[in-house]
Amino acid sequence: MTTNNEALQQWIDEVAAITSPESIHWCDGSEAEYQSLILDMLESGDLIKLNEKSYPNCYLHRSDPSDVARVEHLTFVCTPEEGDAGPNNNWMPPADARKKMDDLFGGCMQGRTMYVIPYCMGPIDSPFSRCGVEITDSPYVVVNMNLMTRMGAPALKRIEQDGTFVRGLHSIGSLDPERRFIMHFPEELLIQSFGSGYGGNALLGKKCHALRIASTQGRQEGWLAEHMLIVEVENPQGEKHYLAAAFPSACGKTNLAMLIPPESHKGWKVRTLGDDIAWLHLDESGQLRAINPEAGYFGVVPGTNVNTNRNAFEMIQSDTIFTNVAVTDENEPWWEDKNIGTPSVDWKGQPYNPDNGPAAHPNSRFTVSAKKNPTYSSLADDPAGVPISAIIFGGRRRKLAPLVFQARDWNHGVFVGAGVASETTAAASGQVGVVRRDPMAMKPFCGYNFADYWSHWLSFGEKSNQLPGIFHVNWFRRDESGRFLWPGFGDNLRVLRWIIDRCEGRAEAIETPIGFLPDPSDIDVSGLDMRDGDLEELLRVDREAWIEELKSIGDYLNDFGDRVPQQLKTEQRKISDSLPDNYRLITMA
Ligand code: GTP
Ligand code: SPV
Ligand code: MN
Repeated sequence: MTTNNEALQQWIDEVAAITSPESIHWCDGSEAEYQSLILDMLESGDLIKLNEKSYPNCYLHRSDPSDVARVEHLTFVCTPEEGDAGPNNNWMPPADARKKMDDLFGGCMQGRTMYVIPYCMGPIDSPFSRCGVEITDSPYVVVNMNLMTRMGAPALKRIEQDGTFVRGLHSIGSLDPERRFIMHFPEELLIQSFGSGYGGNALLGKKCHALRIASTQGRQEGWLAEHMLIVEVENPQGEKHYLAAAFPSACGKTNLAMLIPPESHKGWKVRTLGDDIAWLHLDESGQLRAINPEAGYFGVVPGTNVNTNRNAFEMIQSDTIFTNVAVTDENEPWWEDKNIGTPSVDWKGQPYNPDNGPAAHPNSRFTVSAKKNPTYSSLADDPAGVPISAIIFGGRRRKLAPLVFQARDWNHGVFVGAGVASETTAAASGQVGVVRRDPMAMKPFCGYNFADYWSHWLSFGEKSNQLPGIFHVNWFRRDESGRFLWPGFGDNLRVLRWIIDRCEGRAEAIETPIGFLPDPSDIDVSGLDMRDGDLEELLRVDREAWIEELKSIGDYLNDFGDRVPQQLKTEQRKISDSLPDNYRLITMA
């Protein structure tokens, strides 16, 4: 393969001159190429073949133990003005960052193959899709990109037609955490990542391109790039709704996108459009539509079993790359809460010993093509995307946030999104279980100043009068003993039903200062054995605690200074002022 796109050819030549690879391999995205790279990696030890009978075409990759998650402290947005990156990002002047990275990349591919991966985020023929080229020295990245994106010859053709693409340069370097950086240059549509071979740090189409760079493009061009799943819910009468939900990393997007209706919900169908990223745009009629830029899943493995997510469990039974799971004596992959088999070798390759911690890394992941999902919706390939009925924000919070509430209107919904908080998870390096603000689940992924991002969100309210309803959910409330109050997983459909009914104007709600809540009788709990009082507790608004929460959100917004849109401050004041008021019952919306 070669290209007639001069900018692309020139960049490849430049990169080769700096990194000095032994050879250059243009990726065509074919099955033959995939299998041949797998063979190379089996030989080099980068991959281990898993049990061929029970897990056909499945492989295990063990990353460096220092390189198992996203590294937010080493991720930078390099805009000319520091204020444009905002307090939500680490910032470095572009020239300094380029110099630092050129030094690291110097000669780093000596003796190695340099892979050139043209890829398309979104259906090849969609006007909303955007292309990129990743250059990497990691064959593991190539096979993951093969599963996660539409890559190879068709993408290159589109790049040559469009004439524009995002450049992503990646090298695993020596995997030294002291020499690890993930740099973004939004003005130049450029990403440079060095020193990590793990997921979002290395598969540059995903978070680096489809969220950080795309969010800045979306702001300029009038659309949104969001950390959202897209799911279709069909009721027994055949009525379909599409929901987009933003939850922070490892907070339930993959699970909700692949939801299996509970026994009591015969005739309901749920189909997956996407599990991690959504690009949202208004069509001519003012309807918000979404495409999933990805073509595969990079999902959390631990906790996946026949009860929590049978679809995912079956999907990863073949044609899957596992990263950092344990293995059994039968050479099958193993992880915590798999509920089948016993681990003999842990994720680091050591004999399993419970004293050393979990057998599988808590952020171990599967990579698999979306087509393998038993509930895959072919609408994921529709160039026009799907119409969104509701936007759902959520977080992982033991306390405070009720099971579900609805924002009064768009501006309030943007405020609810901006105020999202969640306990940190193993998806990012650092402490786990600490509540932090994670607006719209985009804290690690927004490529520009959050204050400007909220203004961009608010601007949609002026462009359309038929925007989706905005909701907030929390599947993770617990009682004093640590027990989850809500069964979660498939039973989350019960909450989605209320959300859809609200959008259709056929469900009642109680108006409270924080938004509209269902009465406990509005949530169908048939077939559930919940303890008395649990649902009431899940739907209670603790006024004292919310007064504190509103103060804390106000302080957080103030951290962003004068750029924070006035509308958000108004929402904050309105809610704070009305928290001491009494509830009113309203009927319908
Ligand atoms: P990223 O891929 O990191 O963006 O995460 P994600 O939001 O797709 O998270 P995922 O669906 O993989 O969920 C991760 C963890 O949350 C797993 O341990 C799940 O078992 C757990 N989880 C998901 N849904 C629920 C739920 O409804 N209730 C409870 N209690 N746990 C859940
Ligand atoms: C996340 O952390 O939100 C992920 C995994 O989806 S990674 O792509 O590695 O960021
Ligand atoms: Mn994610």
